[in-house]
Amino acid sequence: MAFDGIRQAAAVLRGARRIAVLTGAGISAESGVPTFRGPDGLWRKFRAEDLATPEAFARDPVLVWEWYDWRRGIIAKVAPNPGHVVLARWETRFPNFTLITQNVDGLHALAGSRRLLELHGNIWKTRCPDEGRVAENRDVPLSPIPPRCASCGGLLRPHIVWFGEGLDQDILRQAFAACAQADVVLAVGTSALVHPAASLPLAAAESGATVIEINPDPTPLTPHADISLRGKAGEILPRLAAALD
Ligand code: BV8
Repeated sequence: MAFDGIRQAAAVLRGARRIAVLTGAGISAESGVPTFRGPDGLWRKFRAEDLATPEAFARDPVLVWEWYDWRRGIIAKVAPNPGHVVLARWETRFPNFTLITQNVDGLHALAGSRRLLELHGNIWKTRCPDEGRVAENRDVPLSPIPPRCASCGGLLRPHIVWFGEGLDQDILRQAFAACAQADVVLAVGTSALVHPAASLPLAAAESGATVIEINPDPTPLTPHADISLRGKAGEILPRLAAALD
């Protein structure tokens, strides 16, 4: 990673007042959480798009819950990495800082981030589809599978946004507002393929924000980024933080 990219990004961040960050599965990769489109993104013979849908859950709730139980088992054993820690620290370092994540692993909160918008929900939460009640469930392994609602006995679902489902409109509105007002947007560890999340950095660029991408690989966002830092989030973010101080 050319040092001048880090210096350039640090100069932009130093002068920024309002910062929005969008993270994807890549920021949790160095913690050991499989990404969706990486080599370990597969589970048995399924793809995320096959299982993270209301249709898959209606067809086979046990299979879908087994997939989430497998992921919860992995996530329960991992810790936030230096990339998560830097973003948690920046929440107080900058006057106006919003962290928006597509991840459901809860690692940003574990690293100390509080001003956090979880666009796609959280793997440690269940929701009763009939009552709408959301509850935390940290049982590893889950038992029984599928879990049932204590009050109505109905089948609980993960409190997660599946493909084909709308996002929480209030959370999405806050995310677009943060990006529209931002001086700088960082896109960290996202393949920029999943919408509407992938539109957030583009909306920021349209409002005049400087876009910085941190990713080992190019993505559809790269042509719209002012600065592309090619590398791992757990390595680049600490170097960027050091260049700021
Ligand atoms: C919706 C929860 C409509 C599940 C997830 C255009 C507009 C709107 C919608 C669509 C559209 N085109 C298609 C759609 C439909 C769909 C979609 O976007 N499909 C994609 C596949 C084309 N979108 C939806 O269905 C959304 N809903 O629009 O509904 C609607 C509206 C109103 C009312 C009713 C309906 C819902 C999308 C949410 C889906 N749920 N997550 C779960 O987790 O179980 S998304 C899921 O995939 C993940 O949460 C994650 O967000 C996403 C994967 O993206 P990434 O996070 O970017 O991860 P990925 O593995 O792809 O990439 C990792 C990146 O990290 C790579 O670039 C890699 O290079 C990099 N990396 C690797 N290591 C590192 C690293 N970077 C840094 N450091 C490293 N060490």
